Amino acid sequence: MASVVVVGTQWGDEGKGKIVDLLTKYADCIVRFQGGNNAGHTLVVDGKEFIFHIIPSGILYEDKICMIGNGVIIDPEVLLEEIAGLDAQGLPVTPQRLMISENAHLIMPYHKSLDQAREASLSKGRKIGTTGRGIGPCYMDKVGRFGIKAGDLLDPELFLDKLRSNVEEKNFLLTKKFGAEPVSFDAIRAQFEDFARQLEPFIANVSTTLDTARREGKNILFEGAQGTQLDIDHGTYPFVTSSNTISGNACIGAGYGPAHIDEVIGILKAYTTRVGEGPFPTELPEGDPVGDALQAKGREFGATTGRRRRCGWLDAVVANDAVRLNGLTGLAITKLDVLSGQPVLKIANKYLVEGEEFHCMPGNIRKSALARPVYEEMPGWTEDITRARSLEELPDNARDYIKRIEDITGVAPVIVSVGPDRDETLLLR
Ligand code: 2SA
Ligand code: GDP
Ligand code: MG
Repeated sequence: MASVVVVGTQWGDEGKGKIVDLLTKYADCIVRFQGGNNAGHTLVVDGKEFIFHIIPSGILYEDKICMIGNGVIIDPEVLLEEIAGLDAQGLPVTPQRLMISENAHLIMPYHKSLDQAREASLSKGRKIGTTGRGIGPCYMDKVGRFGIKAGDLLDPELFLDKLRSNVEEKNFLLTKKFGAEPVSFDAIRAQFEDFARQLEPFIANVSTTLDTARREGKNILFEGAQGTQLDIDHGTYPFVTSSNTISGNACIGAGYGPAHIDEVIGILKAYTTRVGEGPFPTELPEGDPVGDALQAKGREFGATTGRRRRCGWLDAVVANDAVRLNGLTGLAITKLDVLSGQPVLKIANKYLVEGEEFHCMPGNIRKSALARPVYEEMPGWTEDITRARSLEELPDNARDYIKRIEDITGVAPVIVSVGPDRDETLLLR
């Protein structure tokens, strides 16, 4: 297995949590490298559902080490809640099982207030549809060089100095620009003294630990969050998240050298979903019987916010963008079972924008919003496929659909998922 990166190829929610949990069996260390608790990664084990927002999806295996890399942003309250939730289920999260990079930035209460206040202030058409978890404002502070890092929790003088200047600046913005409530320096100080006490044992140098693990021949699994089209540089900007979601960031966001990455697995949902605002060329509007069926059967609701996910046909333009941007070496095709019962399946091969052909997502947001997909059609299947465990057990048309994806992308499927449970999986390699 060596060093493997798992990324979402679409707009997130492809089933990364399930696939990472599966691959964890072969890994020693599981590392999150970007995003924060905007992520919602769902795992189902023996019918029991777990949703992780910040802890890597490998945490259910007791003998593995989970790491939160420097590229992640951490809301300490959410992280501690997640640790307590696992504890309550008899899965104690000890510092031997979870490490937090000292260089990961902290999501502070004012980041959440600013995220929500800014979204509320935007007019329709300009709203991003953020999760409201403080992601954009936290990364803004990181890049602006006034962020507070997890390691700062261990240095009260430095922490309070940074907190004081940030609260002053953010309260100006919150009250004067957005007419929102200010935050209280004293309340944050008290709250974060408690967080520091609880998190101190987990804070470490993730990069050096990973380097040692690699030299010892350990297998390392990097767990991406969100998806390729939500990447801050390569996605449908500005309708994106505030981090690089593509595989290259696994190295930056964990402190790991690119030459040590062996494989990049892209998770591709057998159809497409998007939650939040922004262009979505193959979207089937609410009320469309196929779109509504995918939404209901796929239970397409945000795993963090509960929002209804927009649904549409598989988009090979998006898939091929992901192949190129991530350097995919394998595909995990998920939620194939959700397509059962659709008489005809459509795959978008290119877009037309005002008469011009596009084979990748247009960089211009006005053009990507106008993109009209050009479809090829394939016959569907009616059988329930959730019990299939090998390609031979799938109906011919389902096998042809998988083969078509391989032909279009030029990347071999290594896993096909036919249900949310760990067992509902075809391992092709
Ligand atoms: P943010 O909060 O600043 O990162 O929002 C910016 C855009 O990124 C989208 N985004 C997501 N898209 C899919 N899944 C995500 N995680 C949750 C899930 C989402 C949820 O697993 O379902 O519960 O709503 C995620 N996180 C961020 C977001 O919708 C904005 O379009
Ligand atoms: P992630 O953010 O990529 O980890 O994906 P989410 O957890 O947000 O959303 C994926 C949803 O699909 C979860 O509810 C999973 O339990 C579910 N899921 C994953 N794989 C499959 C599958 O093959 N079939 C079905 N029906 N559900 C799946
Ligand atoms: Mg999700």
